[in-house]
Amino acid sequence: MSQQGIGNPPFLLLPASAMASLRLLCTGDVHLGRRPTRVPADEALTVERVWQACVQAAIREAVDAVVLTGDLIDRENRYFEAIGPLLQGLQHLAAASIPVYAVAGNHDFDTLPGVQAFDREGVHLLGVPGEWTQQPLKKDGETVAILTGWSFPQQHVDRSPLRSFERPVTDHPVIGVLHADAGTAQSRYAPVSHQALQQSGVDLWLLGHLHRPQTLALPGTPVLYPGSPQPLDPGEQGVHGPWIIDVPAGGTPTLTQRPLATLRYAEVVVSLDGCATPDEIRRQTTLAVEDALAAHVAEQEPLRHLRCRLRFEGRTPLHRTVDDRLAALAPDLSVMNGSATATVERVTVATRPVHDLQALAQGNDPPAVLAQLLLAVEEGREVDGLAALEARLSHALRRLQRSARYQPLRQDADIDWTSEAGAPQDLLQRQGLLLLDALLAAQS
Ligand SMILES: [Mn+2]
Repeated sequence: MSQQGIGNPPFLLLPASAMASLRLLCTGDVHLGRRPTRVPADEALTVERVWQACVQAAIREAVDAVVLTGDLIDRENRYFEAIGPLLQGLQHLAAASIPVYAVAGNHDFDTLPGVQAFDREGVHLLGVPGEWTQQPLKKDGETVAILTGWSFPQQHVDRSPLRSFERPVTDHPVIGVLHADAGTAQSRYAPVSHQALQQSGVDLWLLGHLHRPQTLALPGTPVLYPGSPQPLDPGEQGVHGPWIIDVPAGGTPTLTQRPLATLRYAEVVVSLDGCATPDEIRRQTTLAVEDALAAHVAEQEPLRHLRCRLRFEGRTPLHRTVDDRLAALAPDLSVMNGSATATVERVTVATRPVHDLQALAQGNDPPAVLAQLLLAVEEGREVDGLAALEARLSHALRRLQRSARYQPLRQDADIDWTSEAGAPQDLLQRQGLLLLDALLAAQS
């Protein structure tokens, strides 16, 4: 269980006089109705399942409130898939007398305010569209904190919502809830600067919009992006799950993530150093995926599926054929550990031949000239024609990516478009090494 006490820089001490001990569960960007990309259709991997687990955790851990930081519903056309699980979760929390405080994000600005549950006692939608509102959080009839929040009024907002923010006048701790793009001046999703968050006078900011869980270490102002409780695409690596926020009376609050996600996307590095036969490559690949799955299951008990990006490294005499071998092997690889399965989403080959480039570069035949060029690429040295070659390659890649033919792909948010090609230098090196292998094979 990962614990990130934001001790460094020190987490703000809330005034003892104004505090009872307080425990919150916070999550956001649930995107109910969306299916995580590039994983098998499996009920255990749905965001609805992990949302239920969040609700159960809130009840089990007897929190004083649940805070939801926006984008609970994926979008309007998924409303009917989302609304049932959302209402059911809210009902379970209401039955356990746990109040809920939520804001609307850029995905559910048009659906969340209409959800009937938000009119009822104990389920609060903070912020009327585009404006700040506040609600007290009570414990045993006494106010122990003030929650203040702002909800998206439309899909895009390019001005900071903090421009119209005023800290509620109170002796109680103030907890801010906001769906926003923090640390940037220009964004269509409510840009807020770190400085504005720090100068707000708010004691704890709970934010939504970024799907990767993270804390911002702003001196004096703790900021948490709880992230999506279930990761939604391969870019969202690492542990996901809701966060428990403990504020002991007069003490230092701690933020602890509960790793409740059933899915995890990860990069797995496979070293093919010394692998001389296809058999050895297969064995090494399987071992690496088994080890990764065992490590992730140990860290994240509810894990049911590990979706891997494999990166092959190391020196192997099979360098030249490794691409084809792995392209055929990887999609079928499936490894199990208890009730968890690991599969392969994508393969990157960065292996190298066993040749000694320095030795090969001593000469003036074609392999020697190519070896000299490859050494220059590796060391970032400029040699005749290299810069021009890299420029031509970058240009060709850009033209390919911008081609009108690929327009529908670019518009599909579910497709990770940018990282497919890799850096031009990597491509140049890989292709150069393959060419070198071919030249040497032709000589012998
Ligand atoms: Mn968002």
